[in-house]
Amino acid sequence: MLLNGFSFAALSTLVFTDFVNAKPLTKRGPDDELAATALSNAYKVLDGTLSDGSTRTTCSKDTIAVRKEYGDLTNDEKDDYITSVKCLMKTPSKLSATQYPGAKTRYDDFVVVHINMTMGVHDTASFLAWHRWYIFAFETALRKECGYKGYQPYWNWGKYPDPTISPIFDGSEHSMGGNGESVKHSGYPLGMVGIQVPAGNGGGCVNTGPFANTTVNLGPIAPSIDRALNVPRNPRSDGYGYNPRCLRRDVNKYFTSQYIRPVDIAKHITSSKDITAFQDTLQTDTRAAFSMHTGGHYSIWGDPGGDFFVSPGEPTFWLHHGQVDRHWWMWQNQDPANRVQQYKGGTVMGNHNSKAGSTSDIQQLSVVTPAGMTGIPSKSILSTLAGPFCYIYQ
Ligand SMILES: *[C@@H]1O[C@H](CO)[C@@H](O)[C@H](O)[C@H]1NC(C)=O
Ligand SMILES: *[C@@H]1O[C@H](CO)[C@@H](O)[C@H](O)[C@H]1NC(C)=O
Ligand SMILES: [Cu+2]
Repeated sequence: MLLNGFSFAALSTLVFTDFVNAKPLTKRGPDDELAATALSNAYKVLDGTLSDGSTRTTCSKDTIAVRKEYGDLTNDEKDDYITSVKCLMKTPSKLSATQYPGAKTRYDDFVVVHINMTMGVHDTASFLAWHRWYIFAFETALRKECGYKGYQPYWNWGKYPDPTISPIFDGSEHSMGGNGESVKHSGYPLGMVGIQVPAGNGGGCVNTGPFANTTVNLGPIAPSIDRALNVPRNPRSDGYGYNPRCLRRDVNKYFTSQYIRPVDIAKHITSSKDITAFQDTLQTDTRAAFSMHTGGHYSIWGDPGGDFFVSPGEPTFWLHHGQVDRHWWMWQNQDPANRVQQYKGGTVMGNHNSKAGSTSDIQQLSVVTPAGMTGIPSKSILSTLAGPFCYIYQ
């Protein structure tokens, strides 16, 4: 039985979902049903009728932050987000100009921290937790240093079969800037399997929407667009030198049309039985399919969006990784009692036999650590309802 494409199995959560979303239930996919289940379970954890294994904190229904999909924000909310990201791009850096000459702004401080930690926070036990902590730090900086009133929005990959015409990338005044200018360029072998991906219709500088003419200062370190486009090299081999250049994008539908569709998102959640399977398949490309983490990054592509180290320099990085975090949250909250505390894997990228990650490992954010929150261990950042966090995804 179908109701506006909304399947019978999800009817049990209908009343609850309706209350939370307060919007028409149209065009729902299998991933939306999983999100509704996750939300319902998160509320049970808050009620105390279900445990996610965390020590209870002050987080409650009255204090909970609600993170929303970018397209679901009002124009005023989008503008508030855009203004505060641009504010961070104007606020002076707190890093040493000798050690990190390319770090000119607080926004750049986030990029430096990611570059510095790349090898320890991808393909490791900490991948999901560290990025959760990192995004929270960004959200906190927007709120505390730039007066942002909202919370970190996310980009639901499955919602836009063609991201170039999505509210995120359509280049309108409430978007995160348009695609790069259309320039002739070739594709590039991408992902860890090096599959040749065709070039999109952008490739040039972003010159429409609020992020038109954005200057990128750090990197590149691992550039991934056609070399003929001549992205200037960084003056330092570590990528921390000052290298001002335009923000480039090659937003494309190659990935959204085949690897990160609603059906792929749902299947990945329902077929991953434990955190090892979940995080490995989330990040590992195979000949048959690009992973979701890769797919989101290279749907934006460009410079520095397609650079494994410098990608946070692309202002929509936070929307993509917001969705990665939401994806984990959805998986965790299908079964909070058994899944929220799962933490497994090594500590060095590319080496699953490296020293095992432990929930007592302290997660570092250096100069972008939220005030008063130094020394947070992994175990405190596994639940979005405990430790420093108190948020849900709607
Ligand atoms: C870079 O990493 C080192 C070692 O992990 C750490 O001590 C340092 O604080 C980090 N610096 C920044 C700016 O992230
Ligand atoms: C961006 O730069 C181009 C060329 O330098 C200029 O023509 C255009 O007006 C600028 N756009 C904005 C929004 O500043
Ligand atoms: Cu990362």
